[in-house]
Parts: sequence; structure tokens; C-alpha cells
Amino acid sequence: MSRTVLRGCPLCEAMCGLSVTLGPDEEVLSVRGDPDDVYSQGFLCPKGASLGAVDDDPDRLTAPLVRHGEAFEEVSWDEAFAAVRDLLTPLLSSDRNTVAAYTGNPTGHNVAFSLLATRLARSLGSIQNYSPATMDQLPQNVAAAMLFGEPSSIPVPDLANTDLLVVIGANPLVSNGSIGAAPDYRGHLKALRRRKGRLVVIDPVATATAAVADQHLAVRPGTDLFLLLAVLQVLTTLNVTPERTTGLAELSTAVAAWTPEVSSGICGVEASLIENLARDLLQTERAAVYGRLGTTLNQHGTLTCWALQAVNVLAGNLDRPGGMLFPRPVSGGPTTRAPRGPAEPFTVGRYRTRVSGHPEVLGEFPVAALAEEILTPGPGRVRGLITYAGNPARSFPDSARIQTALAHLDALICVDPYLNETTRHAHVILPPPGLLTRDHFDMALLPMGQRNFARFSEPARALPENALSEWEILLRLCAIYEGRSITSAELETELAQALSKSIARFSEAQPHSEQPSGPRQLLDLRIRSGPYGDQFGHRPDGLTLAKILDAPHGIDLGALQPRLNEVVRTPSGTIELTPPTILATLEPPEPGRLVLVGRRDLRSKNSWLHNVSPLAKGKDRSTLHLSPEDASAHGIENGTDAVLTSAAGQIRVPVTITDEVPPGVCSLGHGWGHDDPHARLRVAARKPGVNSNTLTDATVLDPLSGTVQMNGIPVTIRPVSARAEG
Ligand SMILES: Nc1nc2c(c(=O)[nH]1)N[C@H]1C(S)=C(S)[C@@H](COP(=O)(O)OP(=O)(O)OC[C@H]3O[C@@H](n4cnc5c(=O)[nH]c(N)nc54)[C@H](O)[C@@H]3O)O[C@H]1N2
Ligand SMILES: Nc1nc2c(c(=O)[nH]1)N[C@H]1C(S)=C(S)[C@@H](COP(=O)(O)OP(=O)(O)OC[C@H]3O[C@@H](n4cnc5c(=O)[nH]c(N)nc54)[C@H](O)[C@@H]3O)O[C@H]1N2
Ligand code: SF4
Ligand SMILES: [Mo]
Repeated sequence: MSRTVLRGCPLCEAMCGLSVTLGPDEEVLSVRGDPDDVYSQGFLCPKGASLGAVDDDPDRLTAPLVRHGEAFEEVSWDEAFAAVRDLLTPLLSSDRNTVAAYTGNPTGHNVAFSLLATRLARSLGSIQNYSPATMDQLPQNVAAAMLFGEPSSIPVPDLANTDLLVVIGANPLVSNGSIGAAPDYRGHLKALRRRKGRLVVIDPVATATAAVADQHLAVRPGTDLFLLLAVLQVLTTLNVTPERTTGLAELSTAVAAWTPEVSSGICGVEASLIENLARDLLQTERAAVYGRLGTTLNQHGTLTCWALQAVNVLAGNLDRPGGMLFPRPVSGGPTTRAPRGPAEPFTVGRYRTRVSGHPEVLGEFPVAALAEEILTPGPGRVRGLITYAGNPARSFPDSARIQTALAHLDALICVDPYLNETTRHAHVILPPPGLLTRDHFDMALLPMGQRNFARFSEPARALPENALSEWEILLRLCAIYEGRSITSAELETELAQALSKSIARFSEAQPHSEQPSGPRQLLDLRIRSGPYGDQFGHRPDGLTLAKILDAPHGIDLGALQPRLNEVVRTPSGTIELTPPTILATLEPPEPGRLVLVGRRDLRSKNSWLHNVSPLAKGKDRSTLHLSPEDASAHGIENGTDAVLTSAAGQIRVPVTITDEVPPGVCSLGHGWGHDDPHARLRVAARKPGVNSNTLTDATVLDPLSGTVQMNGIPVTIRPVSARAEG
């Protein structure tokens, strides 16, 4: 007998609702889009369709591993946690800051982690916190904090209603979008065209998204800030009167010199096109400017994100239907309830890294600093590292150095299902069970969705014998960090009590949960006290987790609505447009160099889906895209190898010649290079690809957020044949 289970997809930010059919032996027979899903209405992509294969990958670890020399031994969970305790306790009891934590990307798709993140960090009690934010969206968070007073308040484009969508440095037809993702992005763009709306893509590369755009502006890498300053300059000359703002006069002064003519010389986009863009944004009632990694991963990331949102504000497109809107997440968030007191100005640098003195930003240090924190001798040197769902050996800048650092640790504990390029250095690997065995709720992603909705998925499969849920693994780690012999059940009770106490501070009702224990209890408390919640009986029609559980296709909570009054949390109570002083000393990037930018692939997710057979099929995806002009200037032929050199390192990579990249720009995806003989990724090793982060320089950062420049890396290129071997 087969049975069908509905599940939220945990593989990207689009949050599709899937329908998984299992056979009598719990084998996955099919994965389809759930046509009745309130959010995704049947959409699915090749990754979602492979969800069963992801879980059934024979290389997935099923028992904890402890390393002795180069060899790993399978051990029991008790033995594994005893090993973790023995490794960490001496470090933690002498200096807690000698143990660092890195929280990788998949934790954002994991409700256990979302609910436990704060406690894990508090239990560890170390300032050494790292995450992909400093190679992803931290510039957007810092810009949101500067403008709106709350770092998590990043608005998303209202795709369903906009008439002019400007996409800067994002490729949603491949990435499915991010911080504004959507199931069936292509369908949204087709609908935009049907209602006579326009799509403008600003990207150095003629991407899949640029290919369907009405206009593609091929900006020079790393110069979007200058283009956006010119858009602001034009807008300030058009007598705009943005509501609820301060600092417009200071902004006008700061951008006065950045006319379209001046900026055009830097960004390579014609002055008249910049001028028209500004006017169109102002004149189109429903217009949205949206940016992602092409705007963040450069030396001016924060200023670029600040300028982008300032354009939305000045053109009257923020907090408007069809413009940029702030979702209202069902499990609540920093702006879904009244403020607790007067707003504090946004500050960074409460503490700094030991070696280079990088300031803390939103409680984290730059990933670019971790290697030197481990490798530089002296008091306080990082000697222990815990990774939760991360692969620094492939995702971090300057791969050679971070790999040396990983090998140098006295304690590396990895919560990860694979023996990969990072975890091969681990002293202990704690593997969570498959994605289908866990509760799924997109707690971290609902604040970035296209509609407000709620969907909770129960496990599709039972937990295998001897497996420990990720929730349980994390609770047991908390107890070790805290040096307590406390059971997981006791810790759960503590967590629920602490959450109830904090809810009681803003709720008149008596917080209590109808869910017995575990993640569901905490989630129920959040939902009931959240913006649609039943407020523990005060609003009987409101939501509880039980009601959401009864609606496996999801509960639609409506289109995104204006909510600026709730969102703005600055000390002045207005959107603060005064530009940061650093704007006065801007240096454009050096022109005329060949630069490397990143590229994503539909059947991939950063570094970790390359071992899943159905997703690994097809031709080699890890090739360097090079323009015909640059190829012929350097004597490089299609399909041959070239040697690419940067300040950080050198790689040998096969070349695909394509006019999708303009002269002066080449592109290569990250997360490849599955050639480590100590990893156990048998499928990925057949097509290992090349690790682009060998070339990423860990010393070039956006000073306001500590985010590393991963796009626009200066490189030189030569054919392999120019010297005998690369
Ligand atoms: N299939 C797939 N989907 C994914 C992922 C994946 O690995 N694979 N990863 C997920 C993750 S973690 C994230 S954060 C998101 C990222 O989502 P996106 O940001 O949409 O993804 P990218 O493909 O990196 O898009 C960045 C774009 O910026 C362009 N670019 C580079 N430099 C510049 C520049 O200086 N200026 C401008 N204007 N553009 C520039 C690049 O050419 C590229 O098209 O995707 C998520 N979705
Ligand atoms: N050059 C360059 N580098 C980049 C980027 C770029 O555009 N260019 N993008 C950056 C961005 S946006 C991001 S988000 C980072 C991603 O950086 P990371 O998060 O470090 O890298 P991933 O490849 O996503 O690694 C995910 C790890 O989690 C494990 N994993 C998967 N599912 C689970 C699970 O359910 N539980 C646990 N415990 N583990 C799991 C996988 O086995 C893998 O080891 O990479 C960054 N690096
Ligand atoms: S688009 Fe994203 S959420 Fe939807 S099926 Fe694909 S990977 Fe899953
Ligand atoms: Mo990311």
C-alpha cells in the first residue's frame, strides 16, 4: 500500500508545498508539487523532485563518527557525545571564546535550529560566532537597520502586483529568488508581461533572468552603488517628498555630484538610461527595485543596499502594493509586536576579532576572519569549532587557508549528514537523519515570503532506528556547552518556561501551549502569541499550531500589506535617509581588470547537492564562462583548460566560451571541488568541478558589514598550454 504525505520543501527559499508518495517499505515513489498548496499551487523544481533521493543518498551518514588519525570509526550516540564533552570542556572551562560556532545555510530551513539558535549561542557563551551572513545578506541587514531601525526588516518585491520590476544582481530564474523568493518565478514574470508591466535586469552577465527582461543593463561588476547614487541624484532633482523620512536634505547634498554622466563613466551604463530608470521608477505607480548577491558581495555592499532601498523610498515605492512590502510572519518577529521601550541607535563593534580587530556586526564576525583567528598564535586563539550544517572548506573565502585552519583545530565538531571537505577534519561528526523524518516549518523564511501564510508538515517517514533527531542532537549539545547533566526533557521544559515568561511581558494572556513537548511546543507558543495567534484564548478565532496542523495544504493569510508603522523602529520614528559618512570618501573599483563573478545552478544548492544522483546528471557545470573577446585575446579555446590566478590563489578550470558574459568578466559557480580524497562523496567525486573560493581574497571586505567580496574578484588568465602545466 502506498500513501501520500504533504511536505514543505526545505531545499530553497521558495517554500513549495510538495506531495510525497511512499511505498510499503517507506521508499519514496514520487515527489510532486501539491496542486492544492495555498502558496505554491503545484509548482516544483528539479531539486524538490529529488527530495527522496536526497534522503536516500547512500553516502549519507547513519551513525556518529569519531576520527582517529585519518580514519573514522562509527560509534554510539552516547560515545559520540562523551567525545564531544571531552574535547570541548577543557576549552570552554579555560576561555569560552576559544570555541567558535559556524551556523551554515541549511539551518535556515530547519525549524529545530530556528527555535534553538538563541539558546545554542547563549549556552556556548562565546563571542566567536560566524554564519554565511557575511558572505550573503548582512549588507542588507545593516542597511535595513540604518534606514528602518531593525536589521531583519528587509522588504520584498510584490511580484504579483508590480508593473515595473528592477532586479539588480540576482538571478531568480535559477536561484528561485532569495529574500523575496517565489515558487514559479517564471510564471510571475510571465504574468508581469501579460499585464503590460516591465522587467529591467541590472547584471554584468546576460543571465537566464536577463534573457526574459524588457531591458538588460550590463553594469560593470562592483559599481551598482554608483549607478544607484545617480538614480538618487536624479530623484532628488525631481522634488520628491517621501513620507515619514528624515535626512532628505543631507542625502541630496551627498549625491549631488553623482550625476548620471559622472556615474556612467564608472558603471558603464549610459547616462540617459540611468536618467530614464529614475523617472520610470517615480512615474510608475507600482514599481519595485530588488537586489541580491550582485549588490551585497562587493566592497560597497552595505552602501549599495542602502542606496537601493533609498531609491525605493524616494520613488514612493516602499510599503506600497506593487512596490516593496514587509511580510508579517505567522510565528512573529521583532516588528510584529509593540516595541518594549525607546529605540536605541544601531551600533556595531561591541567587541572585535582578536587578530585584525574586525567589529562584531549583529553579533557575528566576518567568515573571512575565522582562519586567522584559528591560525594566529596567542592568548584567546580559537582552538575549537562547532559547525551546524556548513561547509566552510568550500563556501568560505581563501579555501587554502581555511582548510589549513580546519586541520589545525583541537576540536572540530560537525553536525552534518556528510563526510565532506569540511567534516573530514572533524573529531566528531553528529549526523542528523533525513529531511523527511522531521517536522517542517519555515520559521526563518516566512518573514521573506510573497504572501503571508502558514504551513506545518509532519514527518513523512519514521525516524530510523538508532537515529537521533536534529532537535535532540542540538539539545544534547546545549547541555554539554552548559556543563550540566540535564536531560533533554528538562531542557525542553526550561525553554518553554523561558519563552512563556518572555511572551508574558508583552501579552496580557497567560501563555500556555496545547502541544506536548519538543519543537512543536515552542512553535505553538510563538504562533499563539504571534500576529494571527489566538492570544491564548483572548482571540478565539486566532491560530494555534493545532489549527495549522489540521491544514496540510497551508493556511493563506493574505497578500502582503503595507505595515510601515509597525516596521519603523528608528530612534526618530522615521526612515532615516542621512547617508553614512563613509559615502564621502568613495573609491570606485579599479577599471580595466578581468574580474570573476559567481553563478548559481538550478540543480544545485551551494556545495551540498552534488552527491545526489538525479541532480548530478548532465554535462559539467563547473566551467569558467569567458567571453569570445577575452578568449581570443588570451589564446584560449572552448573546452580547454585555463589557469586563473587571483591575490588568494590559483585554479585550473575548463573554459566555456559564451557571449553571456561581457569582455572583462568571467563567471564560475562556487561549492565545487569535490576532489578531497578523505571525503565520502562518491557521486560528486566523479564530476568534482573546481573550487572557485580558492580565488576569493579574504582580505577584501565591505567595511560596514564585514561581508567578503565574492563577486568582482580581480583575476588574470592564461591557457594551460602557455606553460607546460597549470
Ligand atoms: N539553484 C540554486 N538556487 C539557490 C542557491 C543555489 O546554490 N542554487 N543558493 C541559494 C542561496 S544560499 C542564495 S543566497 C540565493 C542567491 O540568490 P541570487 O542572488 O539570485 O543568486 P546568484 O545567482 O548568485 O545571483 C547573483 C547575480 O549577481 C550578478 N552579479 C555579480 N556581480 C555583480 C555586480 O557587481 N553587480 C550586479 N548588478 N550583478 C552582479 C551575477 O552575475 C548573478 O547573476 O540563491 C539561493 N538559491
Ligand atoms: N564564491 C562564492 N562563495 C559563496 C557564495 C557565492 O555566491 N560565491 N555564496 C555564499 C552563500 S550565499 C552561502 S548561503 C554560503 C553557504 O555556505 P555553507 O552553509 O557553509 O555551505 P553549504 O554548501 O550550504 O553547506 C551545507 C552543509 O550542510 C549540510 N546539511 C545539509 N542539510 C543538513 C541538515 O538538515 N542538517 C545539518 N546539520 N546539515 C545539513 C551539508 O552536508 C553541507 O555540509 O556559501 C557562500 N559562498
Ligand atoms: S523551488 Fe525551491 S522550494 Fe520549490 S521545489 Fe524547488 S527547491 Fe523546493
Ligand atoms: Mo546564501
